[in-house]
Amino acid sequence: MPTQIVRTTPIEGQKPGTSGLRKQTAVFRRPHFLENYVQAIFDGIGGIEGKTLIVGGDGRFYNDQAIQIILRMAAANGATKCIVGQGGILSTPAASHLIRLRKADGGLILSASHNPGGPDADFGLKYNGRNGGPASERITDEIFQRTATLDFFKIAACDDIDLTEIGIQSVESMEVEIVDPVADYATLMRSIVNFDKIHNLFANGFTMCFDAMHAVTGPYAHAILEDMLGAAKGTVINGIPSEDFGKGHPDPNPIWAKQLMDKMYGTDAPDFGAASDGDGDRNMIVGRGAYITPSDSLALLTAKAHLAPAYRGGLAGVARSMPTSRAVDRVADSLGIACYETPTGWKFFGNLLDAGKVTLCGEESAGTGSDHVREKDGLWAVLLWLNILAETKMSVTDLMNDLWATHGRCYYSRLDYEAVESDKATQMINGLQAKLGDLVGQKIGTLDIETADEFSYLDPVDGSTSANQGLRISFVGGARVVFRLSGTGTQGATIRIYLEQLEINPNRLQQDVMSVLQPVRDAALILSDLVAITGRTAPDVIT
Ligand code: G16
Repeated sequence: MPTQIVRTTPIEGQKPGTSGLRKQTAVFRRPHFLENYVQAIFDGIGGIEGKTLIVGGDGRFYNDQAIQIILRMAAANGATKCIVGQGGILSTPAASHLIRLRKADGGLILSASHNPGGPDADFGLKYNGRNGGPASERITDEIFQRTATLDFFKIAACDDIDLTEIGIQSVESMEVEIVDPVADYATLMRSIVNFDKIHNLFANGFTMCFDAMHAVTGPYAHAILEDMLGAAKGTVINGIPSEDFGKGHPDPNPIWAKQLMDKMYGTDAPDFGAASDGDGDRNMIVGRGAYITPSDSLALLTAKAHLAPAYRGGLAGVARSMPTSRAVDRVADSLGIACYETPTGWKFFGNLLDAGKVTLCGEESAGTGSDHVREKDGLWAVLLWLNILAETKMSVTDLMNDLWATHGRCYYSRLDYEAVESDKATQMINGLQAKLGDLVGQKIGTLDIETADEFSYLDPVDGSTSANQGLRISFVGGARVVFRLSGTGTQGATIRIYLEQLEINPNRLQQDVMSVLQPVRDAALILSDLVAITGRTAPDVIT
């Protein structure tokens, strides 16, 4: 079976964002688009001759066809071996774990995460390195540079590989091993949380609903929650991955996980609710009638992680992305451990985890994780919550009330303005950026500005700097607003505005979130002039 060297031309606009490259599926299916990007990855990481790669994805439309192309290209580029999830399925955290477990050189993960899937929706591909985490900025830049100069790609001319049978096959001289996507991940989870305790919890009548959102965590959740931990059959809903996620939006937030929210806020709600996203790295936690913000979830997990076997000895430190609320900072402070503030995107946690500086980390966008892999991990967060619920015998609501009574409550919300014309979004951010220096001391609405700056991150491990990571403005009294442009949207620009207000008065911990945040929201709109510049009078999504 000969290798073909196919002449091609560079494709514009392939700058990978915080999580690889995401585009409309139709773009990925254009002639040579995927091939060019895959070749750019292979070249950008210094070639793959003699290397072993993990390959798998979230099962969305085009997953299997793309895997066939990747395998043929890996063979033609001289890889020794590819390890592929059966049926082309691997959740992002399971892929991260496999890279580490099998000491692979890296992995290609096919997913557009929480973006919808299907021929008219989105597709994505990212490269994770040897530590199991998203490629560093240096590597993504190398890949990007390569996309601009590429004039050929290599591909083996051969039949499709059978992805359905576990076992070993070959493509030219490259070995392809098809593995069970769940087994190794389940073993890892068993080594972190107390399966016996959680099993007892369910055996004693504890009820739960896990919404897999027709996405990749279905098989993982069925196997771990129902088969191993004894949760009742039917605990997992929407548990069969489908190419278009049941025509849904596999983003675990109160808007898109409506079926779960209705259950949790209805009569006879289960004790505990959770959801995960397209590729299984995000999570949403809900108690009976109580949605928990991801920022609060990170704070709670930090406060109680020692109840799980893997964290019994305490945490080395924690990290949160800059726009994530400062709730976890307060818990870390009380534990006497460091709390790092990083730019948005999981790749910035990698160095801290590798250096042993942090054990847990998280983002406001429903990502929580620990040093067990180098990705955020939706099901892991759910299992750690279950371990804490089993050990404390408290309800989700009581746990949160207890946390707020001890550390104060960070009321929090994010406003997303989607598919804004890019030049208008840039104009808004640039306008605000230009006046940052003059803002300190000004009164905006009812709030007094205390600090205003553009976030720049100095990595404490490798000394690299990441500039332009969002505009942040703090007000006297514990309020804060952050502005940034999304790096993961596929159409126009997405403006994100993050609102936060700290409350430490024990009598004011149970207020309506949006009422508490209204003064910060008003100030954000005045400061940014968003309505006049973009013409948008309301956000598309509020979480
Ligand atoms: C969004 C979130 C980030 C997250 C990123 C990737 O980025 O705001 O916190 O790291 O998605 O997440 P995932 O891999 O689950 O898609 P952005 O740039 O759109 O704000």
